[in-house]
Amino acid sequence: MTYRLPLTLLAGACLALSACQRDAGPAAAPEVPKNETADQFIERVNTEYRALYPETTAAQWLSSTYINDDSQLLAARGSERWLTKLNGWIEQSRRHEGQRMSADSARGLHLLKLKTAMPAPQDTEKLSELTRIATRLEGLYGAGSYCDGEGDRRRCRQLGELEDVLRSERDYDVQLDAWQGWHGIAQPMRQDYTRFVSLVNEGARDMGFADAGEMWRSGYDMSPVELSAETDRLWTQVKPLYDQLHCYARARLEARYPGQGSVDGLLPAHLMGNMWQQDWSNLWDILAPYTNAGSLDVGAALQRQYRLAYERRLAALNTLPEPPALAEEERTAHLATATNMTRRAEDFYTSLGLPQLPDAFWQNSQLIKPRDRDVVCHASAWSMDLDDDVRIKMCIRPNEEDFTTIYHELGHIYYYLAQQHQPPLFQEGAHDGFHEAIGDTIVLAMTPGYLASIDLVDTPQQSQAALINSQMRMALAKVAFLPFGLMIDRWRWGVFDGSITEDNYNAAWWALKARYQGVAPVAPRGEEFFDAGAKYHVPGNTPYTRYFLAHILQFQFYKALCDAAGHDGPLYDCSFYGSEAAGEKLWTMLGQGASQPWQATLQEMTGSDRMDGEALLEYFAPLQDWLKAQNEGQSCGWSSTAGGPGGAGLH
Ligand code: X8Z
Ligand code: ZN
Repeated sequence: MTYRLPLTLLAGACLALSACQRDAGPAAAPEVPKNETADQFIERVNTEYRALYPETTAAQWLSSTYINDDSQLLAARGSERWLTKLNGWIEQSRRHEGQRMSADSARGLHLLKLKTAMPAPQDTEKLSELTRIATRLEGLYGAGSYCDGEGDRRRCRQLGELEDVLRSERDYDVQLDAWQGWHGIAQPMRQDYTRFVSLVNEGARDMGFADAGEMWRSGYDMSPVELSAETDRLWTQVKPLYDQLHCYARARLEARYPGQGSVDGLLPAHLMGNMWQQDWSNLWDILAPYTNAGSLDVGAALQRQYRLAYERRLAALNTLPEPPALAEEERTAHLATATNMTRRAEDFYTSLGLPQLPDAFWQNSQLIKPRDRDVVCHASAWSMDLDDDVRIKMCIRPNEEDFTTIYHELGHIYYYLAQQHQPPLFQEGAHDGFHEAIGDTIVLAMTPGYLASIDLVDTPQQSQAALINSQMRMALAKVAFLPFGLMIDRWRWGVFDGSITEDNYNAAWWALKARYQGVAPVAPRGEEFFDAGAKYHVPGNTPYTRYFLAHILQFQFYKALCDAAGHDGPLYDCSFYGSEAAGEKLWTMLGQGASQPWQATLQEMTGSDRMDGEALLEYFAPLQDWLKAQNEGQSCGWSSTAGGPGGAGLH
């Protein structure tokens, strides 16, 4: 497969659109040409967009990788310029409504209003206030730290260390302490968030939407009401599988923590191996269906690789160095492991015939957490200049979750690279769920066979037990996620439309957690807390429905790429690693960007224009049968008004 090399300036977009796409100042606004046609207008917007983009993302990158007052000031100013510019374009676009124009210009005009997830008020004071609040919220999350102990025993831990506790510790109280400690960091965000909601709602109304939630739901080539109904339909399709997994996990937890493994039938929030209960993979020691059916412990293999790299460095030194030099050796080994993990992920993409990552990627990405400053560790993928300066920002540690997250992030990067020929307004996912689904589609192709081929697991056994183990491994990541993928924006849609009020933020949060995920806190979480703020995407203002849709779509994409690769056999058995035919199909889809309604892009890719949970259910059919048999005789399910002290009902 060959790739057209870009002849002109290339495209891309920082993934955290809300965070990256901020505005250029009023002073930068050029005169609006007289008698400009709609086509000329869109052409001008694309040109100005391209010109303004790099300084906006540069300020944003600095404030995310170097959190301090100065970088935040610059990021807020950059954002202010960007949003002012965007508001100006939207205002100017009104004069072209109803005029004759090309189909592409009409689509560009439509997409323009949806370019930010942070609609800003026209009022310049308020716009400026909004950008300061948004920058502060993201900084508060990035610098969040839980301190405990007194005097010499005082210690402060950031999210990564607290996640490690949930990943590896099985002591009930130690996990509870880490979970509560992290959630405490969000308390100071509540007031800012309340103001933030009021400002983005004003911005959305200025653009003609009822509120910011309606604006978010308008980005799907269907009405906001239809989109909402689509998510309900998809959830209804896959919920029976989640219910079975929930029932199974609860029984195992109850056996592991007698008398404490559930709360009125709900899963205790701090015992799920993950801060937000969105991925249960870390509970493998408790939830593995079969021992002795071959190990799938990717995390242990990565840890071994890291230790080996470290020991090699020490061995080369002959003497044991002083602590500062030792820390430097540790860091070098850490970076080498993270780089290897990233090279491994790149190799999957290049095996499909996709291009190598540009040099700038390796020069500019942040792969591990710097030792000397606060950064936003939440993984993201950036296009800095609508050209080859693409980057990821992560704090990679040698564990399975971070390993698959790299594959996820590279999905975004390859989307950027494939769209470089599109005008900036079309440089988006077909919809945002497409963008989130690409890397995850590759993750589905990381079968035990693939993992063995890269020495992360032993040669896989061929048995029913091994199959169920491998299905469970995927389900703990992909199926456990589904209701979480929905509930976050159910909460935000409610906050934006006013049906959830400030005095009810936390109660509504836990009511939705109970209803969708069937999880609950074990001690009261009153309104003095702001638990939504402990999840990156809330202070980071990244819409979340995209991830729910991605978790449906990725199975459709996977099936389509398996077909393209000529896979014959059950869906779950397919890895399209090394298939250029699959790569060609993927690259073509990525190259479309948002140039046409997503339904057309999906049709070209899968033969259907509808999102559908059927491929997911087909993939997990063996596991679903197995779970049903395991749960036989159990009384599965939960009452969404249950949930103990924290779980008020939401009807
Ligand atoms: O935020 C992410 C990516 C960046 S787009 C790391 N994800 C969601 C999350 O972490 O909550 C990927 C899966 C869901
Ligand atoms: Zn992503």
